[in-house]
This record gives sequence, C-alpha cells and structure tokens, in this order.
Amino acid sequence: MSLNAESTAFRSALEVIRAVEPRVADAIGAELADQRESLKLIASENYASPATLLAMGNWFSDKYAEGTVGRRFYAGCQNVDTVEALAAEHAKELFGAAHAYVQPHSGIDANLVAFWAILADRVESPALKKAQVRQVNDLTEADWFALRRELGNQRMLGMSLDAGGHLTHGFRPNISGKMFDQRSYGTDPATGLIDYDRVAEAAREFKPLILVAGYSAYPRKVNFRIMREIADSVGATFMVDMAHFAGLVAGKVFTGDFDPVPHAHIVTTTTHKSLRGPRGGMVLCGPELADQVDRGCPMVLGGPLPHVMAAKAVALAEARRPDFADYAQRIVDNAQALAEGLVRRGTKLVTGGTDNHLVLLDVSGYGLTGRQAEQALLDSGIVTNRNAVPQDPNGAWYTSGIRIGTPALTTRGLGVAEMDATAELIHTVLSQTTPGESKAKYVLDPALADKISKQANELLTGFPLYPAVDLG
Ligand code: DSN
Repeated sequence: MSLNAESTAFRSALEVIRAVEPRVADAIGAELADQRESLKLIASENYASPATLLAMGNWFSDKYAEGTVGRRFYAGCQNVDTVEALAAEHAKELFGAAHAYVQPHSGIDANLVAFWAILADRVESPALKKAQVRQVNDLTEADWFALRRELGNQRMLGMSLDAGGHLTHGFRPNISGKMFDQRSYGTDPATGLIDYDRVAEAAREFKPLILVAGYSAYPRKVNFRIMREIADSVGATFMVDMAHFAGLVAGKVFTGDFDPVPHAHIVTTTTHKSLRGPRGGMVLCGPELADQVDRGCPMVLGGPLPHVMAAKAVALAEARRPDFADYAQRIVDNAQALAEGLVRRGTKLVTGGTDNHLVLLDVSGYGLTGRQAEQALLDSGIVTNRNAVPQDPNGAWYTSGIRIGTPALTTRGLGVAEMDATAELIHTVLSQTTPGESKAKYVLDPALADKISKQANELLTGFPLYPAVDLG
C-alpha cells in the first residue's frame, strides 16, 4: 500500500532523527500520540496543519537574516526575503493592514517591538532625535543619560491581569511592568464586563502614552472603536494585542467595531493560537510606525527565524482560504455551546457566557481552587489551565478559575453536540472532586477519573487528529 505524502514526510523525518538520537524521535512520536488522546481545551493552543509544520523543518533554520527584506546585515538572504515578504503580504491582505512585520518569535517579542516603536515615535526626546538623525556613536554620555531618563517612566494603561489582561500589558513579573509606569482598568464587578466609562475616566486621570486593549482570559468582545476614542481623547497611542482572537479577526467573525485593525495605531499577535499557525508573533501597523517596527531586529529581537517565517507564510495563506471563515465561526459556536452546557448544569461562568473562543469557569462554586480543579480534570483526560477570575481571593498561583477554549477541538472537527458532552464530563469531574488539606490538594475517586478519561477519549474517536498522518 502506498503511503500518502504527509505520512511519508513525517515517517522519513523521524527515521532520519532516530538514526542520530532515537529518544528525540520517540518523544516526537509520543507527543503526537498524547495530543491525539487528550481533550485539549487550552484556549491558547491549536493544531497547525501538516504543511505549516513541515515548512519549519528545513535549512532556513541555518540562515542569519538580521534586518528586513532587502536590507539585511548578512549576505545571501534572497530566499529569506522571499518567504518574509510572502508572509507579510498574506498578513496585510488577510487583516487589511498597511504594514506587517512577521519576525517576532513570540507574543512578548511582538509587544516589545510595538513598545519600542511607540516610544521612539512618541517620546519628545532631543537625545533620541539626535540618535536617529546621527550615528549612535555621536551621542555623548550626557545624551545617553538624558535618553534613558526621557524613555523611562512612560505611562501605560492596560487591562488588569485578574480581569483577563496579559502579563505583557504592564505587570510586574514581566519587563513591561518594570519599564513603564503602569495602571490598569478592570471589569465591572457586577457584570464582569469592561466598563468603557471607567476606562475613559482612568485614561483622563492617568494620561497614558499607551492605551492597551486585548486579553488572554476575557470571554467577551471588546469595542475597539470606543477604545480608540478614549485613546484619542487623551492623546494616547492605541495598541491592541489580538493574540487570542486573531483567528476570529482573520475569519471575519469580529468585524466593524470589534475588528482592531482599522481602529488601533498598532496591533500585535501571536500566530499559533486561534490563527492556527506556527509558534511565533507578528506586528501590524500603519505607515507612520512602520519604520520603527521594522527596526525590531536587532533593536529588540535576536536574529529572525526564517524557517518559522516560512511556516507563517503557509499558515497565513491557509487563513485566507474561504474555509477558514467557517472554522472561525465554528470556534465561537462551540464555545457558546460549551458555555450553555455548563450554565445549564449550574457552573458559574465569569460574565455568564462567551462571545469569543474562551470560557472562564469560576470553580469556587464547586468549593475548589483553580489548581485543584485543573489537576482533577487532567487526571480525567481533560487538559485545561487554571486562571485568575476578577478580584480572585486565591491569587494568580492557586486561582479560583479554569479557562477553557475551543480552537483546538474545533480544528479536530468536534461540534456543538460534542461540546454539550464535554460540559457534562467537566461538570461531573468538578462536582465529584472535594478539596484536600491545601489549596493544591484534592480528592477524586481514581475509578471515576479513569471512567471520564475513557469517555473523553471516546468523544474524540470520530475526530482523528492529523488523519492524514500515519506514523506506522
Ligand atoms: N500563555 C498564553 C496564554 O495561554 O494565554 C499567553 O501568553
């Protein structure tokens, strides 16, 4: 029997790897087996296509390419130029952006590139101007001192971590919280929703240089038109980190006021979440920030990863196909079905439901911490992650929440019927788990965990992962 192209490609790759270090080949094979068996509900994960995965395993990995297309610090970058330009072109077309920078290695990197571009564009710094018009070597010690003082302590207003914001939006464990004077806006304690009047009030009081919108655990749409009006009212640059919902923007589920690209001065994203590409980041902006953004490497980033840019070009081409819009809509349909299934069973959800790809459970209703719930679900074959809920009494480590998302299961083909069954499995585990003597310990009958694992696995049997890939 002749093998299809995907099976041949992955089998051959593993054979070549096995000849050098068999344990790596085994681990790669085991990862596929584990992913095939688990009910993956991590909101930030997905399954990239075989074409995207294969685009990463090649000699582009061997090439240094600091600089940008046509302006490299290394010779021989003509083929890197081809893939970087292709990825940028697909990104611009897909999102309707004037400029795309596809080099960031991750979401944090993309945000650092954006922060630098905004600082360089906005901060009134005679020393910075001097640095930009003359060679950096011409700056005196006094210039450098002034430059550091002028760039430091700029203000950023972003969504608070426990309301669903992201670490890189100005929080202490991340450099953004150390380099900026940061303040955050939360959500309305009664509804869990962003209160735009409160955001406007905070912006008026604080007068940030940067207003950041975007989230990793907020289950609702954000009105970017209103956020831009708030930014404009205080002269702030409006930045949106769309990492979580980029696939919903690409698939035209989020349009009009809910599409960040026409409203923000600068948009950052990862490429591996709902967008379903390779692990990496990207920045979109208008012409006024493009030059600064293109200085990302070497200003902020290490050498670009041309093999990942090749994979970004492939994944973005896939996202431009009509079936991606259908995929994006199914992500939201599934998240809403999952939320409804949980609510019907009495689970408490932050905001009571979802408009996007994620659902945030408040597991205090089950008498559990997020940590206990996460582990009990994992024992039962259901992969989620714990997450703080607004004003979380258990803090960011133990938490009171569980975040679940549907991009990955939707890629496998599961639909609303399976979401109701998933809600039943989650509710059964959580209602049968009792807290132990610490915030991390819990008691769950191993026989029940085993039974649920089998049921979770059965749920997946009609929806094989990477059906074209047979590793033998
Ligand atoms: N760690 C990602 C997430 O899970 O949301 C964001 O960086």
